[in-house]
Amino acid sequence: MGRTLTEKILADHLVDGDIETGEEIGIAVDQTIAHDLTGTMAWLQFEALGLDEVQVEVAGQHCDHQTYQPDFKVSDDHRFLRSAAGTYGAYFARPGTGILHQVHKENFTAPGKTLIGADSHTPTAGGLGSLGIGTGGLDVATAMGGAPFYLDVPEVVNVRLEGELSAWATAKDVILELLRRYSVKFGVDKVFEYTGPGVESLSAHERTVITNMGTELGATTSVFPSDERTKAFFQRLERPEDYVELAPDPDAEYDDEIVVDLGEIEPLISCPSMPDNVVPVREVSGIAVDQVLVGSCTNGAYEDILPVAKMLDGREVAKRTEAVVAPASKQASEMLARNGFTAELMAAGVNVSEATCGACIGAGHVPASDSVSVRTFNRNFEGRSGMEEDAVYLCSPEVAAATALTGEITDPRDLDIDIEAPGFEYPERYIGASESDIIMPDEAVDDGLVKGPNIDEVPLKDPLGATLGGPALLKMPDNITTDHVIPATQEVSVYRSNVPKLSEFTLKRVDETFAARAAEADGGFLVAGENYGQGSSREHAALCPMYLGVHAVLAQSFARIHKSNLLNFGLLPLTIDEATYERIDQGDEIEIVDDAVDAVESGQETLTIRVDDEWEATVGLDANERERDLLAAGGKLPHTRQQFADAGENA
Ligand code: MIC
Ligand code: SF4
Repeated sequence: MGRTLTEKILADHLVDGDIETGEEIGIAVDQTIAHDLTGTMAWLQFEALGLDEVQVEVAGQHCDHQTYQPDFKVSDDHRFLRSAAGTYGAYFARPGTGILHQVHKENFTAPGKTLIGADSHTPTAGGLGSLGIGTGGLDVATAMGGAPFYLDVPEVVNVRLEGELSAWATAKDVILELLRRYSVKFGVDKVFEYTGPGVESLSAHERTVITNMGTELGATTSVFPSDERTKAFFQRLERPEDYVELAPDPDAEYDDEIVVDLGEIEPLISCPSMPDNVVPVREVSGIAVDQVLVGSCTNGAYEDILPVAKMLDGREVAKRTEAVVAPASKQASEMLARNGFTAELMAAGVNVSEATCGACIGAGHVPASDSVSVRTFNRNFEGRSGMEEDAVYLCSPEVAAATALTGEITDPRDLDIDIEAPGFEYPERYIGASESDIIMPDEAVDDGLVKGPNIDEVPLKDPLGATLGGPALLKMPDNITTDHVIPATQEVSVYRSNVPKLSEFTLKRVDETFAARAAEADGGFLVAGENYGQGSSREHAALCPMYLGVHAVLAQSFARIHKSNLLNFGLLPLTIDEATYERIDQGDEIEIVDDAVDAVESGQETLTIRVDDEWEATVGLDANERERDLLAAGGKLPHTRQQFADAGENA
């Protein structure tokens, strides 16, 4: 039986287990990336584990989310990250170099390599045939130290592309079409592997737009074959040696198949406030727009901004609308500037920003109250923009540019100016700042770790207790995101390296009183509906509840990365059915009837909870032996430390 491309890459890296759908395997990690919101914890954990040198081929540390350095705490984090990268052997991309996925793609992504990133959009690399998987910082820390990365073998879905995109339809619309058809939880534990004749009609860049936003489907990752178009891209990147041809076997067997006729795709837009709330742009055209933002790791590349510049060339942004272009990398900024496009954007009334994530997480360009913001980004969860009752739409750069011109949501096909779909031309070669901005390990400038006063120790949890009880501290609906648990806005993110302080913000957006109540209760439970913890990879969304004494999350289902973060920090991810969810009220006293240690260690798949001393229900614990060991030890950090100590004693 032929193999899928996913199977081939997994098999090439297999160090533990067998490749059977649903079974856990360990894979060797070639490359890692982290950024300024996740990297500080990852390096503190690397230090706490007593590791002394990065073992992977390439480890990257970026500073992209908080480039405005609004507070000394952030500047301290950046300085610490530079010192950690230099001390342990990672490359360091200075603040302003760009968003990690774009910068890594320009400089290091390579077909056939495994990339583990402390960021949920790590699958971007899949557009170039690399297997990129997002995870929590602790998994990145151990991977940097040479440990395998563990995952359940995902189902592989064949996304068969046919035909070619028509004018004004873009790669962004392809992934929006998948989100329109399916949902933000459809892709959990699945890999989307793109095949079919339509693949070769998409450029390497367009492929990375699609794989980037496969994350919004909940997917483990997405991957394209590496072919002639990939080869040409690597030549332009001046890294031809990194190219290898990769494809699934012609008779590969997939778990599922989706067919997308590219020719039928039209400009689409995701409406507030969930990425899968997608409609044709024409269905919402005419809505007045206050803000248009072009950028992000999805659509901030040179190839994304070029069409915007061409569409705005010699024209003007509508007076009622603010337009901001934030390139995803300084290389993109430099190329736009050298080729004259920045001047055209500026002349049209665009505010050209530095390369940053910035507004994507509400760090800058927070929308005004009761306003509409149209963005080329990937997430529009309510409040993520920094404005609680926001109205954020997601679309392609072309739709954003048309909207900026008219001041209302506009399908570019309806513009009443004489304009053709601009498309983009690849530059002959990519030029730019990366070389001067990236500090390679042999260029390290610091002498050891440099920690500012806000950088605290990594908190450790005690081993699992036999009796677990406490109140249902908070009852939440479906699709709670990690942005609800720990927002990434500026006032919160300055404490990413200081868990005691950060935990004060835990679930504040859902209930202002949560953190204080949890701390006081000294133990308790979270209750949630489906897809709990979707969105970002931030492990702080598990670490802070742990710090506040939460024992377990009782949810109808979990998002993949968040579930593994809960396990990594020793919190039980327990599944409940709908009837139990309906029956539990916030404030109810919950007790786990079983001896929790016995239940976890003996492999029990169900446990019993007793609520208010009145009724009982069965809850599920879907965890393998390795994960149960982590839970029993109080999480991956104490567990791994113990393993190292034991290895030392036996040596
Ligand atoms: C995001 O887009 O939400 C982030 C900020 O990039 C996160 C990372 C984090 O919060 O640390 C992600 O996507 O993983
Ligand atoms: Fe940055 Fe937004 Fe991409 Fe996250 S989704 S890495 S915040 S640009």
